[in-house]
Amino acid sequence: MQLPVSPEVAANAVGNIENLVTLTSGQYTMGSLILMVSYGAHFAFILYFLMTSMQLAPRYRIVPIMSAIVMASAGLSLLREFTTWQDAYTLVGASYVPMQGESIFTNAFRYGNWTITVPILLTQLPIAFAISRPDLHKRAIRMSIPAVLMIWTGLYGQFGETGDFSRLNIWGVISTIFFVWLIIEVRGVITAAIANSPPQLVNWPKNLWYYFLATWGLYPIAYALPQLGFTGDIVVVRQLLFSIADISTKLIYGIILSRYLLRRSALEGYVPAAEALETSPLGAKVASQRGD
Ligand code: RET
Repeated sequence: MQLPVSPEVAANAVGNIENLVTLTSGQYTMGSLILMVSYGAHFAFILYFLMTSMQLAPRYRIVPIMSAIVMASAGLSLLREFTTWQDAYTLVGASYVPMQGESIFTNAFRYGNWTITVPILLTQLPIAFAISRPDLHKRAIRMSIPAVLMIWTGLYGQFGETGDFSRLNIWGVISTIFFVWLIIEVRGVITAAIANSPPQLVNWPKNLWYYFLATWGLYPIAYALPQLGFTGDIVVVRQLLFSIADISTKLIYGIILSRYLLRRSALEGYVPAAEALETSPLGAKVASQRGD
């Protein structure tokens, strides 16, 4: 068949390697399953975060509420990834062939969605660690600027993955420079958090730092993966990596912050939080004597 445009232009037009690779039915089903589990988990946890906010001291309730917003936003984006995945392939014989027609699969929606979710996730940190207000605003902005630059340079670069690897790598490096800047800003918040956490809870910000590095670090791996080959396994493994990263950096991260804040609320004298944590028979008796 004669292409109306050069192969390079055609390769760029399909955007992501998902549109270049024929999948076995097992790989296609795995892709659907990974995306379905991801959006299902995000939507379900809206409820968890809204309910859990009620156990916290009022000044901390905004933190799980922000997690609920992130869950809704990411859930919608991942639902869209799922439906696009379903539309992008057609069954030919026993294989799922990308149609490269009007409905092509794209990971670019993810990057668009991060523009919203990442600044929210970062702003949760100084609020949860009770950094006082003018400093909190300053730190939120100082983290969000490199974060958005990291995402947009990565968004531009990822279109190179279908063949233009120098575009993928050059913009990948530029994006990584912003990531390093972001990591430095996050470290500043963690250091402040260690300094003002109650002594019993000081391990939480310390451990969260390593958790942050390990989970946010999965995204550049997913970005670089297409260079290992255009195969069905790479396509599926990449979606799996994105999903593990999504569930870790948004959902589990939100649970960690909420559990930290439950303890902190209790230590700061908020009785419903203390009761929620209390497991001893005496504690239960005291709680019931209070009549609630
Ligand atoms: C990109 C491009 C390649 C280089 C680097 C990247 C980093 C991406 C990160 C994304 C984090 C996203 C989160 C989303 C939650 O909703 C852009 C892939 C370093 C760290 C936490």
